[in-house]
Amino acid sequence: MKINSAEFVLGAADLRQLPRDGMKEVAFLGRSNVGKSSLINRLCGRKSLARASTEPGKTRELNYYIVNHRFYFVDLPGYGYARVPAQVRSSWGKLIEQYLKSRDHLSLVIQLVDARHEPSELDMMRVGWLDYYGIDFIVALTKADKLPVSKMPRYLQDARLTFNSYAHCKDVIPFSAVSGLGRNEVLKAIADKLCD
Ligand SMILES: Nc1nc2c(ncn2[C@@H]2O[C@H](COP(=O)(O)OP(=O)(O)OP(=O)(O)O)[C@@H](O)[C@H]2O)c(=O)[nH]1
Ligand SMILES: [Mg+2]
Repeated sequence: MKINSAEFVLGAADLRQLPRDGMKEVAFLGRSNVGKSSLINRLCGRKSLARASTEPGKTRELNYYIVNHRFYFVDLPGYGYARVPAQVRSSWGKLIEQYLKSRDHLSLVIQLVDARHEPSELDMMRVGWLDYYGIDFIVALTKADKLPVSKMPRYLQDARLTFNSYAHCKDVIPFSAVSGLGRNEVLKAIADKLCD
């Protein structure tokens, strides 16, 4: 699949603000700072479409991007950022769960997990939701460029063991927003689902 155009449409802090045009959606889910915005930018071949920053917790709304005038990318708020008050974190968690549970046109979720670390409890909880709500997902192992090449096969094998036990996990793909590793595989997984 080729991405020819991508534009920011809206940021929603409330599910009532989401588009109602029935276009399919691909959502990006992961802890704060894991690389969601950078992955979206890399997929779209744009440097600063989705705001990437060194300050975790920046993405606080569901940010909608229209791609090829045909479907949406949804950059979800990052979870697990400790410096945000517990009450606010909990309301973002609820917003994400409500979104996953109720969004009929959600075709695929890209769950991001840092390639260098074990998935956190929160990551596993989100993956549990995806499986429970019957949403197909792929796992992108982000910042793979920071992992020594020699360690990659072992890390990938461990991650596959962890995630492939979920019926709705369709693939586990090492990804780097720096080198572009995994970009074609992620785009292919998206195209396959959108053509379903
Ligand atoms: N080396 C390397 N750095 C990355 C990669 N992806 C993201 N980063 C860096 O990690 C930091 C966070 O990236 P973002 O894309 O803003 O992360 P996010 O998940 O959107 O964060 P929030 O919006 O705060 O939830 C930035 O400094 C990025 O430059 C990658 O593949 N490799
Ligand atoms: Mg972001």
